[in-house]
Amino acid sequence: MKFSRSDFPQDFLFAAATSSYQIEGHGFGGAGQTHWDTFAATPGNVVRAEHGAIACDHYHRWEEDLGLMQAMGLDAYRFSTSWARVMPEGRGAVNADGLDFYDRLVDGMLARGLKPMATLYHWELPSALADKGGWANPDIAHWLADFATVIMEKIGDRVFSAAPINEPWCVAWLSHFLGGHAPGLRDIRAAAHAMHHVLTAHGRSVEAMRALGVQNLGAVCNFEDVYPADDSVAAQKAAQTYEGIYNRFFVGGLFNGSYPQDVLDGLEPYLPKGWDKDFDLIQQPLDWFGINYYTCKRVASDSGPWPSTKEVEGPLPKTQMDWEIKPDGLEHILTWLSKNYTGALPLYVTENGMANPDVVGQDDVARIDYLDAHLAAARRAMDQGAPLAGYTFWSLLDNYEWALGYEKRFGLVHVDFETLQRTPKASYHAIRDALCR
Ligand code: IFM
Repeated sequence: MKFSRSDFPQDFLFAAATSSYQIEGHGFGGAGQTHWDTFAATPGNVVRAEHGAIACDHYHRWEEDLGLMQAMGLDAYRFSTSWARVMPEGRGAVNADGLDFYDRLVDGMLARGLKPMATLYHWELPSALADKGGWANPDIAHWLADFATVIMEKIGDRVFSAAPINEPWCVAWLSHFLGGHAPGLRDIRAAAHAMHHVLTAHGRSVEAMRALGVQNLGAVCNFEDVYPADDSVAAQKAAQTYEGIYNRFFVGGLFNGSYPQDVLDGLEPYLPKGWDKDFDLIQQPLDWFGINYYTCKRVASDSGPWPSTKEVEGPLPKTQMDWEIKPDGLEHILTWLSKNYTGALPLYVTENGMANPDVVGQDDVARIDYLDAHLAAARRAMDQGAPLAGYTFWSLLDNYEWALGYEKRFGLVHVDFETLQRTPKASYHAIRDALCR
Protein backbone atom coordinates (compact mmCIF):
# COMPACT_ATOMS: atom_id res chain seq x y z
CA MET A 1 0.00 0.00 0.00
CA LYS A 2 1.21 3.48 -0.81
CA PHE A 3 -0.79 5.18 1.94
CA SER A 4 0.27 5.16 5.55
CA ARG A 5 -1.36 6.31 8.76
CA SER A 6 1.04 9.24 8.96
CA ASP A 7 -0.47 10.70 5.75
CA PHE A 8 -3.56 11.53 7.82
CA PRO A 9 -4.06 13.61 10.98
CA GLN A 10 -3.25 11.90 14.27
CA ASP A 11 -6.86 11.56 15.39
CA PHE A 12 -8.09 10.29 11.98
CA LEU A 13 -10.01 7.02 12.46
CA PHE A 14 -9.51 3.91 10.37
CA ALA A 15 -12.36 1.43 10.63
CA ALA A 16 -13.90 -1.62 8.97
CA ALA A 17 -17.62 -2.11 8.44
CA THR A 18 -20.07 -5.00 8.26
CA SER A 19 -23.81 -5.33 8.78
CA SER A 20 -25.87 -7.67 10.89
CA TYR A 21 -27.84 -9.68 8.29
CA GLN A 22 -24.80 -9.95 6.02
CA ILE A 23 -22.58 -11.66 8.61
CA GLU A 24 -24.29 -12.72 11.85
CA GLY A 25 -26.35 -15.76 10.89
CA HIS A 26 -29.95 -14.71 11.26
CA GLY A 27 -31.04 -18.25 12.06
CA PHE A 28 -29.28 -18.11 15.44
CA GLY A 29 -30.30 -16.60 18.77
CA GLY A 30 -34.07 -16.28 18.47
CA ALA A 31 -34.22 -13.54 15.80
CA GLY A 32 -37.61 -12.97 14.17
CA GLN A 33 -38.33 -13.33 10.45
CA THR A 34 -37.44 -10.37 8.22
CA HIS A 35 -38.45 -9.20 4.77
CA TRP A 36 -35.05 -10.37 3.49
CA ASP A 37 -35.82 -13.96 4.54
CA THR A 38 -39.03 -13.96 2.52
CA PHE A 39 -37.57 -11.96 -0.39
CA ALA A 40 -34.77 -14.53 -0.67
CA ALA A 41 -37.25 -17.42 -0.44
CA THR A 42 -39.14 -16.09 -3.46
CA PRO A 43 -37.72 -17.52 -6.72
CA GLY A 44 -35.84 -15.09 -8.94
CA ASN A 45 -35.01 -12.46 -6.32
CA VAL A 46 -31.62 -13.61 -5.05
CA VAL A 47 -28.86 -15.53 -6.83
CA ARG A 48 -29.34 -19.23 -6.00
CA ALA A 49 -32.01 -18.08 -3.46
CA GLU A 50 -29.19 -17.62 -0.93
CA HIS A 51 -30.12 -16.11 2.44
CA GLY A 52 -28.56 -14.96 5.69
CA ALA A 53 -29.50 -17.85 8.00
CA ILE A 54 -25.83 -18.76 8.63
CA ALA A 55 -23.91 -16.10 6.67
CA CYS A 56 -20.45 -15.83 8.34
CA ASP A 57 -21.75 -17.19 11.68
CA HIS A 58 -20.43 -14.03 13.30
CA TYR A 59 -23.06 -14.65 16.01
CA HIS A 60 -20.78 -17.39 17.37
CA ARG A 61 -17.42 -16.25 15.94
CA TRP A 62 -17.56 -12.58 16.91
CA GLU A 63 -14.52 -12.81 19.20
CA GLU A 64 -12.36 -14.10 16.36
CA ASP A 65 -13.68 -11.33 14.09
CA LEU A 66 -12.99 -8.57 16.61
CA GLY A 67 -9.53 -10.09 17.11
CA LEU A 68 -8.88 -9.79 13.36
CA MET A 69 -9.69 -6.07 13.48
CA GLN A 70 -7.56 -5.52 16.56
CA ALA A 71 -4.62 -7.30 14.92
CA MET A 72 -5.06 -5.14 11.79
CA GLY A 73 -4.57 -2.05 13.97
CA LEU A 74 -7.99 -0.53 13.26
CA ASP A 75 -9.38 2.19 15.51
CA ALA A 76 -13.08 1.51 15.11
CA TYR A 77 -15.67 -1.01 13.95
CA ARG A 78 -18.83 0.06 12.14
CA PHE A 79 -21.46 -2.62 12.84
CA SER A 80 -25.25 -2.72 12.69
CA THR A 81 -27.92 -4.02 15.02
CA SER A 82 -30.63 -6.37 13.78
CA TRP A 83 -34.06 -5.04 14.68
CA ALA A 84 -35.63 -8.52 14.42
CA ARG A 85 -32.92 -10.05 16.61
CA VAL A 86 -33.73 -7.57 19.37
CA MET A 87 -37.50 -7.30 18.76
CA PRO A 88 -38.59 -10.39 16.78
CA GLU A 89 -41.98 -8.89 15.91
CA GLY A 90 -40.54 -5.41 15.38
CA ARG A 91 -42.53 -4.01 18.31
CA GLY A 92 -43.36 -5.15 21.82
CA ALA A 93 -41.55 -8.21 23.16
CA VAL A 94 -37.78 -7.99 23.45
CA ASN A 95 -35.49 -10.98 22.85
CA ALA A 96 -33.05 -10.85 25.77
CA ASP A 97 -30.52 -13.03 23.90
CA GLY A 98 -30.46 -10.48 21.08
CA LEU A 99 -29.82 -7.57 23.42
CA ASP A 100 -27.15 -9.56 25.26
CA PHE A 101 -25.40 -10.34 21.97
CA TYR A 102 -24.92 -6.64 21.18
CA ASP A 103 -23.99 -5.94 24.79
CA ARG A 104 -21.18 -8.53 24.61
CA LEU A 105 -20.14 -7.29 21.18
CA VAL A 106 -19.77 -3.68 22.33
CA ASP A 107 -17.84 -4.71 25.44
CA GLY A 108 -15.70 -6.92 23.22
CA MET A 109 -14.88 -3.97 20.95
CA LEU A 110 -13.94 -1.75 23.86
CA ALA A 111 -11.76 -4.48 25.38
CA ARG A 112 -9.85 -4.63 22.08
CA GLY A 113 -9.47 -0.87 21.66
CA LEU A 114 -12.07 -0.62 18.87
CA LYS A 115 -14.54 2.28 18.97
CA PRO A 116 -18.09 0.97 18.40
CA MET A 117 -19.81 2.82 15.51
CA ALA A 118 -23.42 1.60 15.52
CA THR A 119 -26.00 1.68 12.73
CA LEU A 120 -29.51 0.86 13.92
CA TYR A 121 -30.99 -0.34 10.63
CA HIS A 122 -29.08 -1.96 7.80
CA TRP A 123 -31.99 -3.39 5.81
CA GLU A 124 -33.54 -6.40 7.58
CA LEU A 125 -37.02 -5.17 8.43
CA PRO A 126 -38.99 -7.46 10.78
CA SER A 127 -41.67 -9.25 8.71
CA ALA A 128 -44.43 -8.23 11.11
CA LEU A 129 -43.73 -4.59 10.21
CA ALA A 130 -43.37 -5.36 6.51
CA ASP A 131 -46.89 -6.84 6.77
CA LYS A 132 -48.09 -3.41 7.91
CA GLY A 133 -46.60 -1.68 4.87
CA GLY A 134 -43.04 -1.31 6.19
CA TRP A 135 -41.34 1.85 4.92
CA ALA A 136 -44.48 2.99 3.11
CA ASN A 137 -46.29 3.30 6.47
CA PRO A 138 -45.72 6.64 8.30
CA ASP A 139 -45.75 4.79 11.63
CA ILE A 140 -42.34 3.38 10.81
CA ALA A 141 -40.86 6.59 12.25
CA HIS A 142 -42.21 5.64 15.69
CA TRP A 143 -41.43 1.95 15.27
CA LEU A 144 -37.77 2.68 14.50
CA ALA A 145 -37.53 5.24 17.31
CA ASP A 146 -38.90 2.63 19.75
CA PHE A 147 -36.29 0.14 18.57
CA ALA A 148 -33.64 2.87 18.91
CA THR A 149 -34.70 3.35 22.53
CA VAL A 150 -34.63 -0.36 23.35
CA ILE A 151 -31.21 -1.06 21.83
CA MET A 152 -29.60 2.18 23.01
CA GLU A 153 -30.84 1.72 26.57
CA LYS A 154 -28.60 -1.34 26.48
CA ILE A 155 -25.51 -0.18 24.54
CA GLY A 156 -25.90 3.60 24.09
CA ASP A 157 -23.67 4.43 27.04
CA ARG A 158 -20.68 2.77 25.34
CA VAL A 159 -20.98 3.40 21.59
CA PHE A 160 -18.63 5.91 20.02
CA SER A 161 -21.26 6.96 17.47
CA ALA A 162 -24.68 5.98 16.19
CA ALA A 163 -26.66 6.52 12.99
CA PRO A 164 -30.24 5.38 12.47
CA ILE A 165 -30.26 4.11 8.87
CA ASN A 166 -27.72 2.86 6.35
CA GLU A 167 -28.15 4.22 2.80
CA PRO A 168 -31.66 5.71 2.51
CA TRP A 169 -31.50 5.43 -1.32
CA CYS A 170 -31.25 1.64 -1.05
CA VAL A 171 -33.93 1.40 1.63
CA ALA A 172 -36.36 3.51 -0.40
CA TRP A 173 -35.59 3.72 -4.14
CA LEU A 174 -33.73 0.47 -4.81
CA SER A 175 -36.23 -1.51 -2.75
CA HIS A 176 -39.55 0.16 -3.69
CA PHE A 177 -39.01 1.63 -7.16
CA LEU A 178 -36.34 -0.54 -8.80
CA GLY A 179 -37.44 -3.70 -7.00
CA GLY A 180 -33.85 -4.90 -6.52
CA HIS A 181 -33.95 -5.33 -2.74
CA ALA A 182 -36.60 -6.43 -0.24
CA PRO A 183 -39.55 -5.89 -0.38
CA GLY A 184 -38.95 -5.92 -4.16
CA LEU A 185 -41.64 -3.39 -5.08
CA ARG A 186 -41.76 -1.44 -8.36
CA ASP A 187 -44.25 1.24 -7.37
CA ILE A 188 -43.65 4.98 -7.48
CA ARG A 189 -46.13 5.78 -4.71
CA ALA A 190 -44.59 3.26 -2.32
CA ALA A 191 -41.15 4.55 -3.32
CA ALA A 192 -42.08 8.19 -2.68
CA HIS A 193 -43.57 7.31 0.70
CA ALA A 194 -40.46 5.31 1.62
CA MET A 195 -38.16 8.18 0.44
CA HIS A 196 -39.89 10.51 2.89
CA HIS A 197 -40.44 8.07 5.76
CA VAL A 198 -36.82 7.01 5.78
CA LEU A 199 -36.06 10.61 6.74
CA THR A 200 -38.86 11.00 9.29
CA ALA A 201 -37.70 7.72 10.85
CA HIS A 202 -34.16 9.08 10.91
CA GLY A 203 -35.41 12.23 12.68
CA ARG A 204 -37.52 10.42 15.29
CA SER A 205 -34.70 8.01 16.05
CA VAL A 206 -32.12 10.76 16.48
CA GLU A 207 -34.59 12.50 18.79
CA ALA A 208 -35.08 9.30 20.81
CA MET A 209 -31.34 8.65 21.10
CA ARG A 210 -30.62 12.26 22.13
CA ALA A 211 -33.29 11.94 24.82
CA LEU A 212 -31.35 8.97 26.21
CA GLY A 213 -28.11 10.96 26.17
CA VAL A 214 -26.45 8.95 23.39
CA GLN A 215 -23.51 10.95 22.02
CA ASN A 216 -22.15 11.55 18.54
CA LEU A 217 -25.21 10.98 16.33
CA GLY A 218 -25.05 11.05 12.55
CA ALA A 219 -26.52 9.89 9.27
CA VAL A 220 -25.10 7.71 6.50
CA CYS A 221 -26.01 8.09 2.80
CA ASN A 222 -24.58 6.53 -0.33
CA PHE A 223 -23.44 8.56 -3.32
CA GLU A 224 -22.40 7.94 -6.91
CA ASP A 225 -20.38 10.23 -9.17
CA VAL A 226 -22.91 10.81 -11.96
CA TYR A 227 -22.24 11.78 -15.62
CA PRO A 228 -24.39 12.15 -18.73
CA ALA A 229 -23.69 9.19 -21.04
CA ASP A 230 -23.21 11.56 -24.02
CA ASP A 231 -23.29 15.26 -24.93
CA SER A 232 -27.00 15.43 -25.72
CA VAL A 233 -29.34 17.72 -23.80
CA ALA A 234 -31.53 14.67 -23.12
CA ALA A 235 -28.65 12.79 -21.47
CA GLN A 236 -27.76 15.84 -19.39
CA LYS A 237 -31.32 16.13 -18.14
CA ALA A 238 -31.47 12.40 -17.40
CA ALA A 239 -28.18 12.54 -15.48
CA GLN A 240 -29.47 15.49 -13.47
CA THR A 241 -32.66 13.63 -12.55
CA TYR A 242 -30.74 10.48 -11.62
CA GLU A 243 -28.28 12.50 -9.57
CA GLY A 244 -31.11 14.38 -7.86
CA ILE A 245 -32.79 11.16 -6.73
CA TYR A 246 -29.55 9.46 -5.71
CA ASN A 247 -27.34 12.25 -4.36
CA ARG A 248 -29.41 15.36 -3.57
CA PHE A 249 -32.79 14.19 -2.26
CA PHE A 250 -31.74 12.93 1.17
CA VAL A 251 -29.09 15.58 1.91
CA GLY A 252 -31.63 18.16 0.74
CA GLY A 253 -34.00 16.96 3.45
CA LEU A 254 -31.33 16.54 6.14
CA PHE A 255 -29.37 19.76 5.62
CA ASN A 256 -31.52 22.19 3.60
CA GLY A 257 -34.97 21.32 4.93
CA SER A 258 -36.30 20.86 1.40
CA TYR A 259 -36.30 18.41 -1.48
CA PRO A 260 -34.71 19.36 -4.83
CA GLN A 261 -37.25 20.79 -7.28
CA ASP A 262 -36.07 18.59 -10.16
CA VAL A 263 -36.97 15.52 -8.08
CA LEU A 264 -40.25 17.01 -6.85
CA ASP A 265 -41.18 17.56 -10.51
CA GLY A 266 -41.70 13.80 -10.80
CA LEU A 267 -42.18 12.63 -7.23
CA GLU A 268 -44.39 15.23 -5.57
CA PRO A 269 -47.75 13.77 -6.67
CA TYR A 270 -46.84 10.55 -4.87
CA LEU A 271 -45.36 11.92 -1.63
CA PRO A 272 -47.42 11.42 1.55
CA LYS A 273 -49.82 14.22 2.54
CA GLY A 274 -48.19 16.90 4.68
CA TRP A 275 -44.64 15.91 3.68
CA ASP A 276 -43.54 19.55 3.57
CA LYS A 277 -44.39 20.00 7.28
CA ASP A 278 -41.90 17.36 8.42
CA PHE A 279 -38.58 19.12 7.92
CA ASP A 280 -38.20 20.29 11.53
CA LEU A 281 -38.32 16.64 12.52
CA ILE A 282 -36.00 15.54 9.71
CA GLN A 283 -33.43 18.30 10.36
CA GLN A 284 -32.31 17.10 13.79
CA PRO A 285 -28.88 18.56 14.62
CA LEU A 286 -26.19 16.04 13.72
CA ASP A 287 -22.63 15.54 14.97
CA TRP A 288 -21.24 13.96 11.79
CA PHE A 289 -22.19 12.74 8.34
CA GLY A 290 -21.19 9.44 6.71
CA ILE A 291 -20.54 8.86 3.01
CA ASN A 292 -20.62 5.45 1.35
CA TYR A 293 -18.91 5.60 -2.04
CA TYR A 294 -18.05 2.88 -4.55
CA THR A 295 -18.47 3.99 -8.16
CA CYS A 296 -19.65 6.41 -10.84
CA LYS A 297 -22.65 6.15 -13.20
CA ARG A 298 -23.24 7.18 -16.84
CA VAL A 299 -26.86 8.04 -17.46
CA ALA A 300 -28.88 8.44 -20.67
CA SER A 301 -32.53 9.31 -21.22
CA ASP A 302 -35.03 6.53 -21.62
CA SER A 303 -38.51 6.37 -23.04
CA GLY A 304 -41.40 5.99 -20.63
CA PRO A 305 -42.60 7.99 -17.63
CA TRP A 306 -40.48 9.98 -15.17
CA PRO A 307 -37.65 9.63 -14.24
CA SER A 308 -36.95 8.43 -17.83
CA THR A 309 -33.34 7.46 -17.12
CA LYS A 310 -31.20 4.47 -17.95
CA GLU A 311 -27.70 3.46 -16.96
CA VAL A 312 -25.11 3.03 -19.70
CA GLU A 313 -21.93 0.98 -19.40
CA GLY A 314 -18.81 3.13 -18.99
CA PRO A 315 -15.22 2.62 -20.22
CA LEU A 316 -13.28 2.35 -16.93
CA PRO A 317 -11.96 -0.90 -15.39
CA LYS A 318 -14.65 -2.62 -13.31
CA THR A 319 -14.94 -4.57 -10.07
CA GLN A 320 -16.66 -7.95 -9.69
CA MET A 321 -19.89 -5.96 -9.28
CA ASP A 322 -19.37 -4.47 -12.76
CA TRP A 323 -18.94 -1.12 -11.07
CA GLU A 324 -16.48 1.26 -12.71
CA ILE A 325 -13.48 2.21 -10.58
CA LYS A 326 -13.46 6.03 -10.25
CA PRO A 327 -11.45 7.14 -7.20
CA ASP A 328 -11.62 10.87 -8.00
CA GLY A 329 -15.40 10.53 -7.68
CA LEU A 330 -14.86 10.20 -3.95
CA GLU A 331 -12.80 13.40 -3.92
CA HIS A 332 -15.57 15.12 -5.86
CA ILE A 333 -18.39 13.90 -3.60
CA LEU A 334 -16.56 14.85 -0.39
CA THR A 335 -15.72 18.37 -1.57
CA TRP A 336 -19.17 18.90 -3.14
CA LEU A 337 -20.92 17.82 0.08
CA SER A 338 -18.84 19.94 2.41
CA LYS A 339 -19.19 23.00 0.18
CA ASN A 340 -22.91 22.69 -0.49
CA TYR A 341 -24.51 20.84 2.42
CA THR A 342 -22.47 19.87 5.45
CA GLY A 343 -20.04 22.80 5.96
CA ALA A 344 -17.80 22.23 8.96
CA LEU A 345 -19.62 19.05 10.09
CA PRO A 346 -17.10 16.19 10.45
CA LEU A 347 -17.37 13.72 7.57
CA TYR A 348 -16.55 10.02 7.62
CA VAL A 349 -16.19 7.70 4.67
CA THR A 350 -18.39 5.03 6.24
CA GLU A 351 -17.99 2.50 3.39
CA ASN A 352 -15.59 2.04 0.50
CA GLY A 353 -14.18 -1.11 -1.01
CA MET A 354 -14.36 -3.51 -3.94
CA ALA A 355 -15.65 -6.98 -4.72
CA ASN A 356 -13.19 -9.33 -6.37
CA PRO A 357 -13.53 -13.06 -7.12
CA ASP A 358 -10.76 -13.89 -4.63
CA VAL A 359 -9.27 -17.30 -4.16
CA VAL A 360 -7.24 -18.07 -1.03
CA GLY A 361 -3.53 -17.67 -1.74
CA GLN A 362 -4.12 -15.58 -4.87
CA ASP A 363 -2.73 -12.06 -4.99
CA ASP A 364 -5.03 -9.24 -3.97
CA VAL A 365 -3.47 -6.48 -6.04
CA ALA A 366 -6.70 -5.14 -7.49
CA ARG A 367 -8.19 -4.49 -4.03
CA ILE A 368 -4.96 -2.98 -2.70
CA ASP A 369 -4.82 -0.61 -5.69
CA TYR A 370 -8.51 0.28 -5.35
CA LEU A 371 -8.19 1.13 -1.65
CA ASP A 372 -4.94 3.02 -2.11
CA ALA A 373 -6.42 5.14 -4.91
CA HIS A 374 -9.55 5.96 -2.86
CA LEU A 375 -7.53 6.84 0.23
CA ALA A 376 -5.43 9.17 -1.92
CA ALA A 377 -8.64 10.75 -3.25
CA ALA A 378 -9.92 11.19 0.32
CA ARG A 379 -6.64 12.85 1.26
CA ARG A 380 -6.91 15.24 -1.71
CA ALA A 381 -10.44 16.17 -0.60
CA MET A 382 -9.06 16.99 2.85
CA ASP A 383 -6.39 19.18 1.27
CA GLN A 384 -9.22 21.10 -0.39
CA GLY A 385 -10.93 21.64 2.96
CA ALA A 386 -13.31 18.69 3.37
CA PRO A 387 -13.32 18.00 7.13
CA LEU A 388 -12.84 14.25 6.84
CA ALA A 389 -12.36 12.56 10.21
CA GLY A 390 -12.23 8.88 9.28
CA TYR A 391 -12.32 6.20 6.60
CA THR A 392 -14.03 2.79 6.75
CA PHE A 393 -13.19 -0.28 4.69
CA TRP A 394 -16.10 -2.29 3.32
CA SER A 395 -15.88 -4.97 4.40
CA LEU A 396 -14.08 -6.84 7.13
CA LEU A 397 -15.34 -10.21 5.83
CA ASP A 398 -16.61 -11.70 2.59
CA ASN A 399 -20.35 -11.77 3.26
CA TYR A 400 -23.92 -11.92 1.99
CA GLU A 401 -24.11 -9.37 -0.81
CA TRP A 402 -27.94 -9.20 -0.74
CA ALA A 403 -29.60 -10.08 -4.06
CA LEU A 404 -26.19 -11.21 -5.37
CA GLY A 405 -25.75 -13.85 -2.67
CA TYR A 406 -22.30 -14.98 -1.48
CA GLU A 407 -20.50 -14.75 -4.80
CA LYS A 408 -19.36 -11.11 -4.64
CA ARG A 409 -16.42 -10.97 -2.27
CA PHE A 410 -15.83 -7.58 -0.62
CA GLY A 411 -13.83 -8.84 2.39
CA LEU A 412 -10.36 -7.97 3.59
CA VAL A 413 -10.68 -11.45 5.09
CA HIS A 414 -11.68 -14.43 2.93
CA VAL A 415 -14.51 -16.57 4.28
CA ASP A 416 -14.93 -20.17 3.16
CA PHE A 417 -18.71 -20.48 3.28
CA GLU A 418 -18.50 -24.30 3.70
CA THR A 419 -16.17 -24.35 6.70
CA LEU A 420 -16.58 -20.68 7.74
CA GLN A 421 -12.82 -20.47 8.07
CA ARG A 422 -11.45 -16.93 7.93
CA THR A 423 -8.21 -16.25 6.01
CA PRO A 424 -6.84 -12.69 5.87
CA LYS A 425 -6.17 -11.57 2.29
CA ALA A 426 -3.09 -9.63 1.13
CA SER A 427 -5.10 -6.38 1.43
CA TYR A 428 -5.62 -7.13 5.13
CA HIS A 429 -1.87 -7.52 5.65
CA ALA A 430 -1.11 -4.44 3.53
CA ILE A 431 -3.48 -2.29 5.57
CA ARG A 432 -2.03 -3.61 8.83
CA ASP A 433 1.45 -2.60 7.66
CA ALA A 434 0.23 0.81 6.41
CA LEU A 435 -1.46 1.56 9.73
CA CYS A 436 1.83 1.02 11.60
CA ARG A 437 3.71 3.49 9.44
O1 IFM B 1 -22.86 -4.79 0.88
C1 IFM B 1 -23.31 -3.50 0.70
C2 IFM B 1 -23.71 -2.88 2.02
O2 IFM B 1 -24.69 -3.63 2.66
C3 IFM B 1 -24.23 -1.48 1.83
N1 IFM B 1 -23.35 -0.69 1.02
C4 IFM B 1 -22.85 -1.26 -0.20
C5 IFM B 1 -22.27 -2.62 0.06
C6 IFM B 1 -21.72 -3.22 -1.25
O3 IFM B 1 -22.75 -3.35 -2.19
